[in-house]
Amino acid sequence: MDIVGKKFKANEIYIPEVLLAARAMHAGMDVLKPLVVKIGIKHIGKFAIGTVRGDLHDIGKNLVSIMMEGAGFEVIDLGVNVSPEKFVATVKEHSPQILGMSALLTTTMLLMKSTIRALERAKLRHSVKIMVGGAPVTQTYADEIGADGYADDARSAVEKAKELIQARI
Ligand code: B12
Repeated sequence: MDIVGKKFKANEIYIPEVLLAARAMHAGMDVLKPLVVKIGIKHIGKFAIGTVRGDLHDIGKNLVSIMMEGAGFEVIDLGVNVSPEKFVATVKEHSPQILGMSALLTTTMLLMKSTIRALERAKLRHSVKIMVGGAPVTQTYADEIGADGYADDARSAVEKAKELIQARI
């Protein structure tokens, strides 16, 4: 997936090939997971991700999830149409080091801000790093709403997540 990510970024392969590779990786992971658990390989961190409320686009989110899993993160995928309350409850229950939010609509990206405010109200904002992404999201928007990280593709998302984890240590 690392090589696939590089080729995707360089426009050498496209979404169908990435999804095919991802499906193959998932099949491989199903075989390897029990063995990995048995020999006790440690995850590098916990990453929760969801597409924000009102938004049903999940292709990009799924790519990010898969690449994170491939990079050694334990991934909690909340699916699509995730409310700020659900993001807050997930942080409370699972204490991920990083929370990722995806949005593909200019109308739903506003929910990222609402979620960050909800985490602040729940006094959980400082317990988790927040990453945002999706086609309409930019670094400027991420800064504006107080997110900790932004990436414009799945491979850069992994790099950013590793950086944020390092910064916490
Ligand atoms: C596929 C698609 C759909 C599919 C979604 C299927 C699915 N299961 O996801 C369907 C048909 C359901 C759909 C529906 C709609 N869609 Co649509 N859709 C698209 C389309 C063609 C591709 C999106 C996509 O999957 N891109 C590929 C992925 C890989 O890219 P990505 O999501 O950007 O993700 C990458 C990065 O952004 C980043 N990333 C993504 N998430 C995250 C999260 C984090 C934390 C990080 C760090 C990084 C990151 O990494 C990813 C991988 O590299 C886009 C057009 C486009 N070219 O973007 C329109 C588009 C997003 N849709 C659009 C619209 C308007 C709609 C509808 C409202 C249409 C309608 N009238 O019903 C509905 C909304 C439904 C809803 N409530 O969500 C508009 C949005 C316009 C806007 N400015 O808001 C677009 C831009 C099309 C257009 N040009 O008008 N859509």
